[in-house]
Amino acid sequence: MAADRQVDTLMNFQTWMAGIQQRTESALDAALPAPGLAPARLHEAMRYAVLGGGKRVRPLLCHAAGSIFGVEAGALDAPAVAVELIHAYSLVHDDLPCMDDDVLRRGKPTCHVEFDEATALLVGDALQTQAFQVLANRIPGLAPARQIDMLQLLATASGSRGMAGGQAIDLAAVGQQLDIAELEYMHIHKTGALIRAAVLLGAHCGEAMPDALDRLGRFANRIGLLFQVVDDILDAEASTATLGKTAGKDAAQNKPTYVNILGLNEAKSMAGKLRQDAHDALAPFGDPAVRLHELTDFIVERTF
Ligand code: GRG
Repeated sequence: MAADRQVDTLMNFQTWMAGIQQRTESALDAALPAPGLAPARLHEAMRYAVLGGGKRVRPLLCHAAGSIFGVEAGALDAPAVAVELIHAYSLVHDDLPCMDDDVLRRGKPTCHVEFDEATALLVGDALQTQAFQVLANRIPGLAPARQIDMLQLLATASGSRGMAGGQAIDLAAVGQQLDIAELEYMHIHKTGALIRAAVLLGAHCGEAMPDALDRLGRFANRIGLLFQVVDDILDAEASTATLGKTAGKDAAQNKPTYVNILGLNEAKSMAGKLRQDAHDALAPFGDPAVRLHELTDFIVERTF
């Protein structure tokens, strides 16, 4: 393994994760308009929706993927922030009364409850454009053409052929019988597309060859689904207090989930299979992929 490609495996996963979460929090803080800047209420609501909560799984994936190619953490902050801003916007809009109509997110009142619906709508809009602004800023050491590829990647993952499209399929599926293939198609778009973008954005910051990108794409597809299967299991098994969001919501809203289609046991064995497939996809990378292996396990073992 080349010295510049070495991942600091001496640092344990918890310490690495806490470090990335901390630097992501600071980078998000810096990327958001300062508190008090006009229009102050909108900016306050944007900061409320983004800062001080969340596992930061997508930034962690972005940093972990970049670390395979020896990319310095400083060069990964911008894509990590961009993808987290898109995620935060999706949560704010998803919680609105016209969508999931939820009152609790990350252990506190949802944005439209704390502020108001119109403000929450604007928060989502503004976070989305802020994400692209952050990613369009010059990233030292990265060719502008590479940055344009990254902007296109994030746009496709977020839009009607990615996350927003998945949300449309989700809304249309309420009260419908879906089979596993249809459920998978929905989640590959709704949850998986942004998770895949997080991984590939990190890899784009390094010298990833097309075959490495393909392999990471396959890995990301597996963990995107894994993330959702585990989310469905947690929704069925965990309490609202632990999750920091309303538990049992899917069943209450008559939404198709892995748990209600497969049953709890079968959903758990599906999670086990996806976890193994994800590890297998990473195998050719060897030691430098250690953080992605650890994140795969974290996604399964998380309690919220
Ligand atoms: C409104 C365009 C639009 C899209 C919304 C992703 C999404 C689409 C909605 C979120 C609803 C949801 C509960 C999806 C299931 C998986 C998921 C994305 C959970 C939340 O992500 P975490 O667990 O959240 O990473 P934290 O709070 O840790 O960041």
